[in-house]
Amino acid sequence: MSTSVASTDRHDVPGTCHHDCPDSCGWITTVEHGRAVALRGNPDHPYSAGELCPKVNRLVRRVYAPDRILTPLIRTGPKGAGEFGPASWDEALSLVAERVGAVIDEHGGEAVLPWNSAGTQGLIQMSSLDRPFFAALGSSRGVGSVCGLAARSGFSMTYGSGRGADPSDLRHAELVLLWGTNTRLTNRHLWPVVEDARAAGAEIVVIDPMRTITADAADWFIQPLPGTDTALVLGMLHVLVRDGFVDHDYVAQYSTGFDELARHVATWTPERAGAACGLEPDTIERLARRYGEASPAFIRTLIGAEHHEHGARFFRALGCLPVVTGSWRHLGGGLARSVGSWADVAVDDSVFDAPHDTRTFHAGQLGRTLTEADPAIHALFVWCGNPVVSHPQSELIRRGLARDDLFTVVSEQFLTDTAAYADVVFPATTQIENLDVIPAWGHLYLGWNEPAIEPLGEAVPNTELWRRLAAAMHIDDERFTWSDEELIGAALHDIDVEELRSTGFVRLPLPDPLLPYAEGGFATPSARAELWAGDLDPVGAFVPDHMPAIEGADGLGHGEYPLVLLTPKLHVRFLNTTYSRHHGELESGPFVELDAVDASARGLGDGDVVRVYNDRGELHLPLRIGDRVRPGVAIVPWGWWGAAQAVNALTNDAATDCGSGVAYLDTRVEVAPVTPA
Ligand SMILES: Nc1nc2c(c(=O)[nH]1)N[C@H]1C(S)=C(S)[C@@H](COP(=O)(O)OP(=O)(O)OC[C@H]3O[C@@H](n4cnc5c(=O)[nH]c(N)nc54)[C@H](O)[C@@H]3O)O[C@H]1N2
Ligand SMILES: Nc1nc2c(c(=O)[nH]1)N[C@H]1C(S)=C(S)[C@@H](COP(=O)(O)OP(=O)(O)OC[C@H]3O[C@@H](n4cnc5c(=O)[nH]c(N)nc54)[C@H](O)[C@@H]3O)O[C@H]1N2
Ligand code: SF4
Ligand SMILES: [Mo]
Repeated sequence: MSTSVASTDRHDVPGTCHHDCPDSCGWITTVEHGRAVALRGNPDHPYSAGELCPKVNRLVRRVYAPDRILTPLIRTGPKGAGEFGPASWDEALSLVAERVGAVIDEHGGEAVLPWNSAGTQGLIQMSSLDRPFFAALGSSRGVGSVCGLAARSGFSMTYGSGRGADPSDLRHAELVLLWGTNTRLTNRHLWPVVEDARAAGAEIVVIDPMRTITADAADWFIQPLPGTDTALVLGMLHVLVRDGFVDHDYVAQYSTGFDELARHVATWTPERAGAACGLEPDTIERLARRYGEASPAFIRTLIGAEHHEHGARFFRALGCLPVVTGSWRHLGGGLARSVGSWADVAVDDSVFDAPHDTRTFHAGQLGRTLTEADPAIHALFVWCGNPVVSHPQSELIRRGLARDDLFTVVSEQFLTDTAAYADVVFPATTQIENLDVIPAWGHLYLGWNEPAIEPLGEAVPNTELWRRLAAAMHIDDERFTWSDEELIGAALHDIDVEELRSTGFVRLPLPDPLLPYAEGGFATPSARAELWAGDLDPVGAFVPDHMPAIEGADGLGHGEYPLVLLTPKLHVRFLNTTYSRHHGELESGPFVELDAVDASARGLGDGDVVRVYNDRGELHLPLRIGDRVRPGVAIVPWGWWGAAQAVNALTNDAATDCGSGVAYLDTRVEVAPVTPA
């Protein structure tokens, strides 16, 4: 296998998928005369085993799509109109240096805001040299995220860190709970492992307020109302304690607070829990007994259940289950979420940090930040994200971006709905054009990504963008002189980089198998799992005084907006908003789905174009009457951009109970006929 970039013959180059997806598949790009002609899964990759997905199978077309941005662009029309003229790098860099310099002179560094998401989750292209760059400007800082932080902080309250089991170890389980995760869609390379477990006799249970394709493939589907799972966990704990499923030895050695927890859950009978989450008490009894009896039982979760106002507390409570039953003792027991934090054993990205102690804003609340920050933000840099489509309160984000007194710089591959608001757009490379290392969050292999082709046009990797911007703004830091290889080398430790580069992947230096808490060793100060402790807000955690989806959430009147709106990833061919412009015709387009009871109560028929609305906005969408949600719950899938209306116009941007994360699934709407004009 050759790894050279410039070659005229046909050769294969190993790489790793960069998308914000747990699978981080290994791939091989075939290059002919300098042009990528095929991309297929690397059959040697231990996790993805030669398969990619319906999104990335079309990646090469996206790389060469005629609408790729290949030069810097300077805005010529009104903000948002997407009218730009091509510019040279020198012109664009000078304009940014002049305008951002003027903002800093007039308003100070904190009038500048960097904003990124995980368009690539690569070690150096997602975030590295941006840190010394923005630190030198003294910019404000974005903290928080719409993805993963609420789950992590909830687990950390119980375990002291977000670390859990290797998801692939569920193959050893006798019972698998897929809790708030749509494995077959969002984590597809784990599904064969689930099927292996089932073939060996395991029962597969899905717990989700929506009937997903994963629920359809389960042995047992449990459908609580959205945002009520903490009550379900408390009801399960009640049964486990009452019926003697507690591993008292494990609990005594490795946890604190069991007695207080047991006293508390004594009041959470299956009847009380069932009333809160809309389930029969028998369902909770049976689920808890199955969980207590199975040896071992494995919980797999990702981020689906975190987008509620009590999202972190749910994960904090969920973490108690495998401690109470001692399921952490066994291979195939315990609980898996993102395994991203295990990458710390080989990756130290703090080498890119720079002292930067300025005001912070929640990155999940960009609309509020751009419209309410005081003093205001006057210069914004966006890379690796499309917040006008992907982030809640998207109309507020548009309003912020449309401000005349805001100068916006976007680095992108395509003219997204967000890039359309930029003053200057810089052209970004795709994964087959840049070097990177990918720390995965769904398995324990680190991936290497060798560039397969030269960058198209004048596109540059993000690292090179920061180098050029630093030079244009006269910012000195030794790290701007480092090559991409040197940046990677500085951040990796305890791993054979040559082996990683030649094979394309290497397992993190961790015990195999990984049994993280078989003998305690939690990362809390006491080294014990904290089932109940004063500094963990246990009352808030275990007495959800209101179930957000049912009452009190979203700050919108429940009489006026009686439906809970779920806005899930239903799209097989999109990765968040990526690919929707190019593969959108292959998906059906946005729609709203209701249960027949809710549709007929409103006089609505299948196929009618209806209004879906709340105080934040209004969409007109075709109605589907279906059986995926219960009465009281509506679905509008998301991800389309361009001409399509974005459902995040309606969603709630309140932070979750850990201060980070966003409760975008605690959104209330009404659905009604379109009234003739
Ligand atoms: N095809 C495809 N794959 C993807 C993505 C994509 O866009 N397309 N996106 C990637 C990204 S960025 C991420 S973070 C992962 C996310 O992976 P997942 O967490 O698996 O995906 P989500 O669809 O966000 O949420 C999973 C499920 O949580 C359910 N849910 C919502 N509220 C609740 C609740 O209160 N309780 C319970 N029990 N369940 C609830 C939803 O109905 C949904 O079916 O997927 C990744 N993979
Ligand atoms: N309603 C609703 N909203 C959601 C979700 C949901 O389930 N429902 N899911 C949420 C989740 S889990 C997430 S993670 C977010 C994702 O939100 P975003 O990260 O904003 O969504 P993406 O579509 O992944 O946008 C990534 C962009 O980065 C660009 N990009 C890719 N690689 C590079 C690169 O190397 N350099 C540069 N400069 N740009 C690059 C791509 O072209 C793409 O436009 O959305 C969230 N929003
Ligand atoms: S998007 Fe996910 S499933 Fe598809 S190739 Fe990338 S890592 Fe694999
Ligand atoms: Mo995500």
